[in-house]
Amino acid sequence: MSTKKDKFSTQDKNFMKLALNLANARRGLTGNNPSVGCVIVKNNRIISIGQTGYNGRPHAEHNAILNCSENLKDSKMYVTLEPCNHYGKTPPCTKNIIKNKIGEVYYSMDDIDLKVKGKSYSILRKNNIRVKKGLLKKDAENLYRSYSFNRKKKLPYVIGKIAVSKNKIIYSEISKRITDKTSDKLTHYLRLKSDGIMISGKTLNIDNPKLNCRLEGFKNTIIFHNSNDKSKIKLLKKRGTILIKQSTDKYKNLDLKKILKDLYKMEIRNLLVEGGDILTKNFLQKRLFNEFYMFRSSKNLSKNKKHVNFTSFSILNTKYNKHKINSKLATDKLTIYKN
Ligand code: AOF
Ligand code: ZN
Repeated sequence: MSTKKDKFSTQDKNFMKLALNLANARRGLTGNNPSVGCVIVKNNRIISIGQTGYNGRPHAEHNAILNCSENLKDSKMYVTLEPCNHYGKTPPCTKNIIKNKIGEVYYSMDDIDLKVKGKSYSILRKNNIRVKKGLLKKDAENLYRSYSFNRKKKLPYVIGKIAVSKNKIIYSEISKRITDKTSDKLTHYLRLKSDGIMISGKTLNIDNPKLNCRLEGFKNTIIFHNSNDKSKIKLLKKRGTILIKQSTDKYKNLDLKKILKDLYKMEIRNLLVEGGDILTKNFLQKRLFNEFYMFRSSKNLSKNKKHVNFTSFSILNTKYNKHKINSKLATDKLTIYKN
């Protein structure tokens, strides 16, 4: 039921919820384009749905229109983001909407992209299409948090992840497994929703991790380095590795912000950092994680042989204490810290 305060009906909200779910399902899989969901309704019946294509195109509205086998005249479109109105890699969605005589358009949020922002409203209105915006806006803002961050900062949205044993170590030469299967599934999900995974050279040499996520992708290896070892560089290049040389600071650390800027230019929008202790600490100290996932196992790992301690607890407790969410995952505990 609509109230005076709220210009949207429960039905409107339900259709938009579906559109948001469609967008969320493909979040992280649409390359440099935001993931959008679209639902088309006629006489209170859903006649088509659409999502942004993998890697970003076609757009959700285009897919929903294309998927529809009924006449779209006087239908209502629910779309999570303001439809585009520009010729980019695809023609304007507003044009498609007008051409198909869609009667009403509801969208949740203005597009932050300046090519698009705020213009579609008047274009559609001029063509006698009723437009309402702001439906479930808070949910859309949440969904597009990483997209907005990308566009504003020209940086990837960065999620950090670490697995720590009960006795606070992240690596033991004797027993390598730390967390249980449920946590590993969530890690696979985080990988799936990322365009790239960052590890340190140290982790690469010690663990040689698979970093798989049961899905195709992650084919390119990029190494940021400060090495002059010509034969090693030649060998890596021969294997197809992309090598980017950068200067280091007095502690021999590479400039992480510069690396992130470079990765953004290489179309990385969502980055997962599965660092060891040092890389994680550097990210935390510079506040470069948008979110940080800490999985704590309930078992101790052996400290008898070579092992690595996690040394960022005090940083987390002082700098990240305000926004954290605790949950239980089978026998593990998960804390998500938000910046
Ligand atoms: C939409 N529907 O599903 C998405 C939109 O280069 P193009 O033509 O693909 O346009 C890219 C811009 O379109 C992108 O920057 C963002 O503003 C918007 N994304 N728009 O109407 C969609 N993904
Ligand atoms: Zn579009």
